[in-house]
Amino acid sequence: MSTPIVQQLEVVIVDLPTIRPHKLAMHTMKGQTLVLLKLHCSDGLVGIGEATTIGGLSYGAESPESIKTNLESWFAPLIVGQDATNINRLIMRINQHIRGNTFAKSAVETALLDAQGKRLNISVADLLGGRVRDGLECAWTLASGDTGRDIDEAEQMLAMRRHRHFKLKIGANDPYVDIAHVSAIKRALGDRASVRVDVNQAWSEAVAIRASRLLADGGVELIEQPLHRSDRLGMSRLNAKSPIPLMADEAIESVADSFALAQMAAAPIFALKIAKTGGPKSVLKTAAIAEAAGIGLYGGTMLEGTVGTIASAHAFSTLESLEWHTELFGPLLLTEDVVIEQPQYRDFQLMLPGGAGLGIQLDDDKLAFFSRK
Ligand code: MUC
Ligand code: MG
Repeated sequence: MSTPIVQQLEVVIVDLPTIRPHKLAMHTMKGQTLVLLKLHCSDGLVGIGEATTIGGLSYGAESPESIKTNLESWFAPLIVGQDATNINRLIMRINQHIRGNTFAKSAVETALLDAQGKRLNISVADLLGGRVRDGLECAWTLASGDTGRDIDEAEQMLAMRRHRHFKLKIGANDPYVDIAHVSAIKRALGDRASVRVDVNQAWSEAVAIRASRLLADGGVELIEQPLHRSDRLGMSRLNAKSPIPLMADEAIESVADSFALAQMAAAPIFALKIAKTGGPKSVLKTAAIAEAAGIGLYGGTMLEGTVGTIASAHAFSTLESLEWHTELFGPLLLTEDVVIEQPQYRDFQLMLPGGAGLGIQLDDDKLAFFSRK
């Protein structure tokens, strides 16, 4: 039997509605745009992957449109015609010729793993060494921009037993207005829920020093990326002063970034994201650095749809310790998705699907309907 080769990369941009606007420091999302990849192989298998970002170019250096162009113009010529079963060799080849572009790399790595899993009739988690948990506890982000609405939303999530960890998006307003908003939410929820904040790089070090004390007094559990991604020394100084732990998110755009942050004691928690480090296999390198340095792990999201969310879940399910749980709720922010079976959330967890590869099937009619023409 001849070796299966990669035959074609089919890339589709999908625009989907969200349940409500989602307000971050740098952008308010009024919908979400997914980039989906179908990687066709000569043995008839089609691996699927996703590369999704937030707010065009306002969050990261890749936009949905640049991801599609780069996959078609630069990734495809490198991998079409190559052995689809040797994922390490394909990743090496891509990394030798393409700098950065970790979102696009993540879609390709995911699709290769999905195809290979289907080929061997094992899951992506199995390809990564095997899952140590079947469900991942999953936080929800409160980001409607309104305190009362956020409290109601949190109450609903608790009543449904869907989420009991809440991340609050702050940084767009005056810091003291934001802190009052966060404290009011924590007061309303009390010990029934944990509250964390994500500043998305919006604060200066001086503001963050004082804010960290006020947030600690308000019962907040951790502060995600308060300073600019490049300010590693500032994070390290703040980390030494803050009564509550910091989490690095945007500061990690590569495995090398995570090593530098670990060396500088910049944050005791890392947000892992497959899109930031090039895929479900590559993200485990960042996890290994964190584990070696005694840094806690959190399974982050770029608010992907089901494909990227489940790809992340496969990777995170293999980690020995996921102390800060995950935020793999992206599909729940969408009113529509392009898969046949929706992911299952129950008892505060996202459940890993069974089946080979990712365990997901695209709904081709919905994909055609929602794809950008
Ligand atoms: C981020 O910065 O963590 C994750 C959850 C959410 O609401 O926004 C994202 C991005
Ligand atoms: Mg973040």
